[in-house]
Amino acid sequence: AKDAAAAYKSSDADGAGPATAFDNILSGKWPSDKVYEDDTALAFRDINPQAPVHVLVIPKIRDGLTKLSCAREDQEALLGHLVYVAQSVGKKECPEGFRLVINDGEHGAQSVYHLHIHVLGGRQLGWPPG
Ligand code: D5M
Repeated sequence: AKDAAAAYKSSDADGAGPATAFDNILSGKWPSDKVYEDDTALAFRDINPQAPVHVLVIPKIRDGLTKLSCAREDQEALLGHLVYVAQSVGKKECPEGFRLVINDGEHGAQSVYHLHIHVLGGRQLGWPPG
C-alpha cells in the first residue's frame, strides 16, 4: 500500500496542473480531519462545512483528475470506488439521507482542482441547489 507521502509525490508529478491544498493534506503537511482512508481514496471533513456533515472524498493520486470532466475511460473503476466510498461515509454519518456533489469548472463553482466528491447531510437539504 502506498503511503500518503508516496501518493503526494505521484500527484505532484502528474503534470496536469498546479499543486492544490489537497496535496498538502495528502503529504501530511497540513492537518485534516480524516474519516476514511484506503490505498486509493481519502475522506476528510471540509474546512468550511455547508451542513452538519460535510466530507470530501478524493483520489490519493490525482493522475490528471483536476476535475470530473477530465476523466479518462481507464479511470472508471477509480471513479466508481470514490462514489462507493462516498456512499459508505454518507450511510454511516447520515442515516436519514445525504447528497453527493461534484462541482466541475467555473460554472460548477469548483475552487480546488483535484477531483473531490462532497458528502453533505445531517440536516434537511434544499432543492434545487443555488
Ligand atoms: O470545493 C472545495 C472544498 O474544499 C471547499 O468546500 C473547501 C474545501 N477545502 C479547501 N481547503 C481545505 C482544507 N485545507 N481542508 C479541508 N477542506 C478544504 P469545490 O467543489 O472545489 O468548490
